[in-house]
Formats: sequence, structure tokens, C-alpha cells
Amino acid sequence: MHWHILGAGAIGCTWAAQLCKSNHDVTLILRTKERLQQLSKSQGIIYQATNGEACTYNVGAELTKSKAPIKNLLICTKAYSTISALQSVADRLSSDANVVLLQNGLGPQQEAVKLFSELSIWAATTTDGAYLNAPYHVIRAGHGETLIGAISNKAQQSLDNIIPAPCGDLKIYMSADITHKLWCKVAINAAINPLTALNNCKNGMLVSNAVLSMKMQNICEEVEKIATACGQNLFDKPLYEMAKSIASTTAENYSSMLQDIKQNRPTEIEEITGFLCQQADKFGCHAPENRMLLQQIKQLSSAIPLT
Ligand code: KPL
Repeated sequence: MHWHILGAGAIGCTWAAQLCKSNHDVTLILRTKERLQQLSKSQGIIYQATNGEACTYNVGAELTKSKAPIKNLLICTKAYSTISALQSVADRLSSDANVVLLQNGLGPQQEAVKLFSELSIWAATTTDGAYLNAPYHVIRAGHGETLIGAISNKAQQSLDNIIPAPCGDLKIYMSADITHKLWCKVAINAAINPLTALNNCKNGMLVSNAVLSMKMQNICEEVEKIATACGQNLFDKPLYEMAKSIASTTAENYSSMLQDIKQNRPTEIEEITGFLCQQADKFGCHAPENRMLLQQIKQLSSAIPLT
């Protein structure tokens, strides 16, 4: 299969390397000539596995404005760039194209289906850990799993197994209810990310610090009510228990939102807490804690432009 990938961050590069390893053709779609030059300088994607072994994958690359048709597109941009990324290549998508959206948050997936209802669109969520230590040099920090499911009518009717397994070292499973999985991820991110970003702390502090822990509990209770109003029963146990357990297992991590703030990048607050506040408005749910977090994070990152 030939895959085009938009979003050459840590997860995009991990997928590019693993698809390449499994003998798929991979083309990165890059926005600038500088990014193309950086890739040719590093002679491909350097992928360092969890055991420290590094391998270089010679992936193809082209600029957004290329005219080559796209049959399989993976979008791994930040959530707030999903729609503009999709629009930037819309005229290149073949009528039987598959589009996979792999990002945090909720909102852009539904927007993509609304705008491109004729396409086969899939959403994905992952617990894989990876980071870049230089452009196109990705370090695999941990092995999680990726769930993929159909979100547009055309994808739902398709019998395709969108990503043929095995795909390198990625663990990929199809999900019959990906929207529920996305909700679960959003709920966890809403519980952990804004609080760690505001308090400049590692995830573990939300468990070890009594004041933060109580704040997280209040946030979780609101999120759970919003989810229930939207017909989503999140986990077998209360969200607060689940969030505590994930904050403990990732105790030494800086959440992605805190990293975004520290590196002066826009955050995904609109697609996480913002999405939940919109649903609270729609269903008349009380959500003062989440609304406050939304305002505070927006203020904290107000000087950072969206890219
Ligand atoms: O997904 C995460 C994130 O930081 O975005 C968690 C689960 C909070 C781990 O850091």
C-alpha cells in the first residue's frame, strides 16, 4: 500500500518508519522546502527502538502542492490543524481514498466527516510513546496500542481492514466504537493535562499532592456527567480512579499540554476541555471547573499563534 503522511512529529515519524519497515511505500507531505532539506540531510527517518537500536528508513517526501494522487492518507498533526491539513490535500484524494485521523481530542473528527462526507474517514487513538530529539529522529519511549475505527458512512460500509497487520512494532486493533475510545482518551486528557500545565508539574503530582488530587476529582466528576449526558459511559470504574491510575503509571511524564506550553506551542485545550464545555452547553451540564481550566489555559497560551 502507498501511504501519505501529514504531520511529521514523533507519532507521524513512528508510523512512517513502521509502515516502511513493513514494506509499504511512504511519502511524507511537508509544508516547506526547509523541511524537505532537513529530511534529505538526515537521509530519511532515524527510528530508535526502545532497546536503543537505531535504523534509518528512506521514506519519500513532497510538498503539499504536489499533484500526485493520494489513496491512503494518515493525518498525525496536532488536533487544531486537522481540518486545514485535510483541506490542503483534498483535491489530491482519489474517490476511493482512505483517510485516517490520529490525534488527541474530539471535534475535528466530526468536522472532517461533515466537510468530507463522501470520503472513507477513520479515527484512531494511541497510547504509544515517542518523542523527537531532532527533526526526523524519533525515539520510541514506550509501546502502547492504537485503536482504529470507521467514523464516516463510507468507511463504516467498507469491508477493508484499513491497516494490514502486522505493521512493524505497532500494535493496531480495529474498534467497532472508536468514538467511545476517543471520549475515554479525552476524559483522561481533560483530567490530567490542564492541571499539570497550570501547575507546571509531572503527572504524578496529581496523585501525591492532596490539593491537586481533589481538584482532579472535581474535574473528573464534571467530565463524567457531561459524558453521561452525551450517552457515553466511560470506564468500568469512576473516571477519577482511572485518571489517578494513569497519572501514577505516567508519574514521571510531563503531559503533552505542559510540554506544549513550555515549548511555546499552541495547546490542544480547545479539542479537549473546550470540546467538553461545548457539550456541557448543549446538554445544560454544570461545568465550572472545566470552564475555568479552559480560560486559564487559553490565557496562558494566548500569545502563541496557531500553526
Ligand atoms: O496522553 C497523555 C498526554 O500527556 O497527552 C497522558 C495520558 C496524560 C500522559 O502524559
